[in-house]
Amino acid sequence: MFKKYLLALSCLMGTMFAAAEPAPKPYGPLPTEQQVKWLRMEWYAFVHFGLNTYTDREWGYGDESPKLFAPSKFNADTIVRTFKEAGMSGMIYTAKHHDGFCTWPTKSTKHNIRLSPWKNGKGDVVKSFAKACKKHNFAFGTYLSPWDRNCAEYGRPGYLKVYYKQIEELLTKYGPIFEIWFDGAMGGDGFYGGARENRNIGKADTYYNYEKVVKNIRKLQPDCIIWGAAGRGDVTWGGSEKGFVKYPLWNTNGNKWLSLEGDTPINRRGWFWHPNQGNAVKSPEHLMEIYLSSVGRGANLILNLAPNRDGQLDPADVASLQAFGKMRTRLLAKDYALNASVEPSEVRGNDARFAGNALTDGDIESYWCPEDNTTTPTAEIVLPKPATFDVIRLREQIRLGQRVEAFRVEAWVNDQWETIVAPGNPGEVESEFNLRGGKGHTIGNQVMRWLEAPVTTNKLRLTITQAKACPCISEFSLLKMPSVEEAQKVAETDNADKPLKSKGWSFSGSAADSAPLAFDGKADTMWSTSRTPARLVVNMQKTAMVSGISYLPRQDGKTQGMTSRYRIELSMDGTEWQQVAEGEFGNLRANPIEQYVTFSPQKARFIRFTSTAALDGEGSSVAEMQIYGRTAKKTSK
Ligand code: FUL
Repeated sequence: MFKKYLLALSCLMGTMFAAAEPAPKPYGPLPTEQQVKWLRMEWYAFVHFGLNTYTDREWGYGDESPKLFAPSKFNADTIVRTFKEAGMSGMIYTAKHHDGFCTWPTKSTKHNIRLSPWKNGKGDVVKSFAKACKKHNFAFGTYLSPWDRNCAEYGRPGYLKVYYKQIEELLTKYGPIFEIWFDGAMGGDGFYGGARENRNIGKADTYYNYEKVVKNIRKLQPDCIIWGAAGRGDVTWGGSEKGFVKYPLWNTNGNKWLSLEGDTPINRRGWFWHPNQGNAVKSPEHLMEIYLSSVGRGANLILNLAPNRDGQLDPADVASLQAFGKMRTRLLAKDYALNASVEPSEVRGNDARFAGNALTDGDIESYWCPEDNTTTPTAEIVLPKPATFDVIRLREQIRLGQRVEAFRVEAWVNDQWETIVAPGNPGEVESEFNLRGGKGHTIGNQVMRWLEAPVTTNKLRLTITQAKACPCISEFSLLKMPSVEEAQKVAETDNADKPLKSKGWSFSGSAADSAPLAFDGKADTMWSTSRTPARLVVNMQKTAMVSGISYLPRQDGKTQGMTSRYRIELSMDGTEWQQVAEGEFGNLRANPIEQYVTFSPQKARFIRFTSTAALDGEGSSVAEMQIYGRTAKKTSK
């Protein structure tokens, strides 16, 4: 009997182990975890704001008076909120441009904001932005021009001490910096402490000693993405200041993973604000072209909005940003291929982990993969019902390296397969904004192909026609491009995610018995624990695309136990968790109103809310909480 039991057990374990097919070996250069995270940020703001704002110049000479800097209505919070509401993921501020004026009270040079009338010389623009970003759970980065037309020592060894000090200050005094920009512009004429001459630094890599700079940054802020630094960083220039990058796009440079960033100002007049620039703003439709030609080709986009002399964003820039933001949100809101059934030509080791439905499960990490020696597999995708779409998005699992060189997409129309994305031929390059009807070359983090015209079908076929190693495709999406007017209308009728109904949910974690009180619709009852940190774990019983939460602090006039810092994690199985947000609920004592936290929508069944700090005492509480999102449709296959 016992022997029989052992036999059965070993058979079971045998099949279990046989099913665990190993993942494919990584191919070529791999991104760091920081580069993966960075690529998922997609787009963020650039903010050029300094003395040039007041002189109507793009490049200051270095002799401008700090007294010019007087932004009487500057409010970092409003600016950051504008960016966030448009759907951006962060911002990078020009802490110092080529004119050498430091907009924070640096110890490295006298040419800084202490000499400005703004806040009687007590202001710090870097700090204001860093604080506002922190408050809004928004990434913050800085641009620090290596070229300094003010410094007397520029071009000599003496400047390096100054510059290194500036890097150190920015990376140690303002919290996490997600990206630091080392502009490539270098040398030339300038004020240079009064010398007013031309200075040539020779090779930037040698003069600035970027090897040392990069090493130092890795020490100070290991998660900071480094832009430029003579190719020693993590990201490099997209190649034009119009925002597009060339396609096909390889994130590889020799044996190193190097991603691209498309950069452009929203206003045609330049990077800094200029008088009467309102009529030079790029249209929302053009911003969409820029987005598809950067993010849609596998890079990130940094879009500049420049504050004016009052310190406020130009209303025309904001209007265009908002309209484009709505278009983008609308474009990405509905994936017609989500939960479609997938019939692939081959699945690696027949293991469910690599099955075709990874393409349409809305999970960016799972991927479909054939056997090692198959580089040109196909997958048929059947939608639950016919859909009309005109943008196709594909993603590779880049943690295993970039592999795909060309792909084809066909649609079943009029009883036959019609090619809607033709595979690209080697040597063909898309540059500028030649957008619609583009071919299928590289995929990488993501590629979006905008079709010549919308297609209606319920059946598609993806064929990888060329790859350097077995392809690992994580997502296949079908999207529909809205017009500016449609996007606007939808935004007005509030297409935002709705609170999910809490009926049938179960709870665990700290003081789980009282957890239902946070979801009972009554502000006068609450989840309350005796300790902090405390965890509130919600099992929604079914999967939803979760995009945020709301939190109402206790409303009985007391502050004790009000959750003031939080962490939010999501999970599909209640075991493996992914953090999606972390931050502070500020000002609760004076104003205990409902708080909202939003993040990019993700599939989840479990939500874990951790109160990491609470006011006045040991316990934590939540009077009411709502989870925002959409319930996923039934999974078919
Ligand atoms: C360039 C600079 O010279 C421009 O002024 C601007 O800052 C742009 C982002 O980078 O290289």
